[in-house]
Amino acid sequence: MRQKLHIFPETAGMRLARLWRIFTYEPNGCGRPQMTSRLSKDELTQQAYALAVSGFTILPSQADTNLLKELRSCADEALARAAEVEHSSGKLNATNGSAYYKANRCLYCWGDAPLRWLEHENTRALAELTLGEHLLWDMSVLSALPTPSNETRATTSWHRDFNGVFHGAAILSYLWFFLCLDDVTPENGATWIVPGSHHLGTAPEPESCGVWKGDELSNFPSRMQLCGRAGDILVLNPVTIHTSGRNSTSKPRRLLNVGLCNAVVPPLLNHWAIAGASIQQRATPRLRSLLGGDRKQLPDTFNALPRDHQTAPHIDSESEVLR
Ligand SMILES: O=C(O)CCC(=O)C(=O)O
Repeated sequence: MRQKLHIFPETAGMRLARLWRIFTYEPNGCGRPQMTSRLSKDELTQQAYALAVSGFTILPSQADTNLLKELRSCADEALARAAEVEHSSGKLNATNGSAYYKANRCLYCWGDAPLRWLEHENTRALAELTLGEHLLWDMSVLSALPTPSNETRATTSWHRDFNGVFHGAAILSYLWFFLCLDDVTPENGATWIVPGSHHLGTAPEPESCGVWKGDELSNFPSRMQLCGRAGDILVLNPVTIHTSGRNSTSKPRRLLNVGLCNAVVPPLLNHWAIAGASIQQRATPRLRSLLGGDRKQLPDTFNALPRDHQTAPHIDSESEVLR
């Protein structure tokens, strides 16, 4: 005898949950993969393709619990120092933020764990495949803080980090590798992106409101949120339109960004000089090439480094001779 099939009509709640899943990307949602070791050549090619067509991809399970613990502790110290600097002198150099969004730069100065993280093999391999020869643009911590529901300036607002000639460029110039230090969810402010917006489009682009001015999510109907577990890397082409999300939980949402740039464009700072002698002396060839050598024309210090950190300021040999 045939069994009677019961088909339940979809309720409004079920429909909402289904639509929410469409706009919320979580890789491997049904069962977490093991900690990933080296990505194979085929896997790297698939990730590079995802980046090329969508402007983002996700590498699940890249950092283990112990490393995450160490990185969180370094990130929190760096954020505490940033708060101190803001309190005393008002602003971090080359860094914007708001009452509910805080950051600090040059994270490689904050301990061994960030230095080890700079050598992460899958980051190197994907960067080599997509950017080719590359440098560290900056290594930063990005913290979306719990925000009251009536606050309008809750997020970075929609933006591209690089525009103009970079928008739609065939050659990739920048790539952000956001390591999730916490589980990143729609509730705690997962980054919103507009997939594919790094391509040069023909349709009129909605006006963005400008950074820290409040954002209108509905301006971009194809937006989606990059969700991940602590230890995943969210890889973003920063030419893609994106904004941090609103954190409506009671804990900060922290990302550790290894921002890389193509070697033909300048990094944000002279990282080699900022790293100072103690890091320079033990730098591996990979770290040495990422930190980019002494770039005289770039700032050789930063105003929210660890208190006892010694940089190696650039010495102009000609002016030394004249003295
Ligand atoms: O913190 C985020 O979710 C976004 C970060 C961001 O907008 C950026 O680094 O340009």
